[in-house]
Formats: sequence, structure tokens, C-alpha cells
Amino acid sequence: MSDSRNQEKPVLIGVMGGTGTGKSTFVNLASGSNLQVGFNLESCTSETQLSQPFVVDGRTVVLIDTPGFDDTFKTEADVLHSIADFLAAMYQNEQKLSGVIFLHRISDNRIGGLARKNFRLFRSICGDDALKHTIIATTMWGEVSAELGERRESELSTKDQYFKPAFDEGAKLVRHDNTLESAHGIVRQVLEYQPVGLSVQREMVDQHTTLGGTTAGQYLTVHLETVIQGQRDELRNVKAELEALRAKHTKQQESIGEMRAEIQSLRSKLEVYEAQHAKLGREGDRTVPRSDMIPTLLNLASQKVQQEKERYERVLLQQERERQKTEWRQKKQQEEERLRERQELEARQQSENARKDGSMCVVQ
Ligand SMILES: Nc1nc2c(ncn2[C@@H]2O[C@H](COP(=O)(O)OP(=O)(O)O)[C@@H](O)[C@H]2O)c(=O)[nH]1
Ligand SMILES: [Mg+2]
Repeated sequence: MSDSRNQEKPVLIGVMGGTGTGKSTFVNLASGSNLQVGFNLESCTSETQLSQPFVVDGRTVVLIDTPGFDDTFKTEADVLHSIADFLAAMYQNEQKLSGVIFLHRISDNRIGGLARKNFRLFRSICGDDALKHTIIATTMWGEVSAELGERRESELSTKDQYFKPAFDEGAKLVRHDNTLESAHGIVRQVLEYQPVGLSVQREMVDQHTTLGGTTAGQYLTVHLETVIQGQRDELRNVKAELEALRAKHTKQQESIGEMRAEIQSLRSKLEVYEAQHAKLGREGDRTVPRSDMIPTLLNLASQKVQQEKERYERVLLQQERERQKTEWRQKKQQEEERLRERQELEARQQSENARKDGSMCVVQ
């Protein structure tokens, strides 16, 4: 009885995932609807909406297009509200979903924090029981090489940090190649599933829990608190960096002041030197020596001093030789004089003796 009623009702399938994963495109393709499609990663589906009914294998199907969890215009809380309120209203109206399709871009080079958060939010909306009704469909296969796509697909299904835990609980992984056959093939996998109440529907309708108290609401609260804490930490770090920069700036200002004073003192000294050079230049007809010539000039000056010293030493030597010569000449003169005196004395004595001898002969 209930089976036949379900057969009459359209099969309802939710389509969820991050913004720009191709949800609206998929819904339009499968159903022939004309829901607005976004441009690349920009959000376009602002509210949860139904596709027009379409038929697959004789069954009427309606897809539920949802805004992306990481909408560019709406907050995550608003997106959750839109999806949860819509699903709760359906559940209250005894419209249960046969399955949910979670879209993931195979062109994403890795599942970053955002994609992981999106999938966790998806799981908290649906609950573990619904994983057996879950199809994870990879999109954008045309954007990657077959080899790369296959490698990523294998990672997605085998790594714990990706979708493996969901596959372990009954979720299925399929490829969507953006063709009608592929879209209907995915829908076909869900057709025979018995409609099921999702976690957020049961919590809000059966248990009268407010959205904030549901598993999804609590997950989002904790996630937002983490984000807020992260941003507070970042703000604190930026403030600390700013303080450090200010302190550095003050120090730099001080150094700049010291350098300015030094430059001023060097300038004054330079002016004095320049004035001296200019004066020297005016005094002679040579040009004012350039500062780069000063070492050469100094060399020349020291060479001159050396030459002067050597010349002086030569003069001293010359003088010494002259002195020695004079001394030797004087000595020689003295000796000659003494010799002459002695000869004179001897000559006088001889003549004296001769005179004495002569007088004696006369006397005899
Ligand atoms: N290459 C490629 N582009 C796609 C595919 N599905 C969607 N798109 C493009 O991706 C962009 C976002 O699509 P949309 O359906 O609005 O994503 P939604 O935000 O998940 O609803 C649009 O420019 C689409 O044309 C796909 O399978 N392959
Ligand atoms: Mg959309």
C-alpha cells in the first residue's frame, strides 16, 4: 500500500554541494528546467528550489536545487536556513527524499578546508542513515586529463580525510560527464531507494528542534566559532606585527636622525676641504685638485720629502768630506811648517859652525 503511494508520488532528490560545483547545471540538464546557472564560482542559486518534473524509467522525478554552502553572497547560516527550512516544510508535507546527490569538482586540485567543511555540513544535514541514499557525483571531467581525474578519483575514495568514511557507510561514487545520459544514469541509481527522512528534517519536525539545536546547526555554530577564533588570533597577530613595526619605525627614525647629523657634520667638513681646494686652485695656475687626486698628491708630497731628505743627507756628507779635507790640509801645512822651521834651524846652526871654524883658522 505505502509502496504504491510512493510510486504515485514524484521521486524527490536533493542536489547539494559547494558553490560552482554544477548543481543547477545538473538539475537543468536532467530535468530540462531553466534554473539560473552561475558564472564559474560565483553563486547564482540564492534559494532552494524545485526543478520541473521529468520522467526517468517511467518514474516522475523532481530535483531540489540548493544554494552552495560557500555562497558568495549569503552567509553560511542563511544558506543552511534556506535548505533546512525548505526540507523541513517538505517533510512536514510528507514529502521525503529518495536520495541526495552531492556534487564535487574533480578539477579541484585537492580537497581543501572548504570542500571538507561543505561535505561535513552536508553530512550533518542528511545524517548517517542517509549515506545509503547518497550519491557523490564528480563533475568537470572536461577540465582535467583522464589520468589526473582518475588519480584524484582514486584518492577521493581511498583516503580517510576525503570521502572514504562515507563510502564505507554506503555512499556511492559516480562520474558525471555533463551529458543527459550521465545525469539520468545518476538519477536512476536513486529511483529505487525508499524515501527517507533526513536528519535535519526529523530534528526540526519530529523533535521540534530549532535550527540552531540541530546537528547541522550545531556543526555550523562550532565551525563559525572556530572561524571567529581564528580571525581573532589573526587580528591579535596583525596587531602585534603592527606594534613591532611601530617600534621598529621609532628606532629607524632615531637612526635616521643620527645619520642626518652625521651627514651634516660630513657636509661641513667637506665644505672646509672644498674651500681649501678652491683657495689652492686660485693660488696657482693649476686646477683645484679633485678629491680623488688627493692620494696621488699625498704620494707626490711624500716623494718630495724623501728626495729632500736624501739631498740633505748628500749635502751633509759633502760637508763632512770638505771638513776632513780641510783638516788634512791644515795638518799637512803644519807638518811642512815644522819641517821648514827644522831645516832653517839646521841651516842656521851649520852656518854658525862654519863661521866659528873660519875664525879659528885666522887666529892660528
Ligand atoms: N566544464 C564544466 N562546466 C560546468 C559543469 N557543470 C557546470 N559547469 C559550469 O560551472 C559554472 C557553475 O555552474 P552552476 O550550475 O551554476 O553551479 P552551482 O553553483 O553548483 O549551481 C557554470 O559556468 C557552468 O556552466 C561541468 O560538468 N563541466
Ligand atoms: Mg546553483
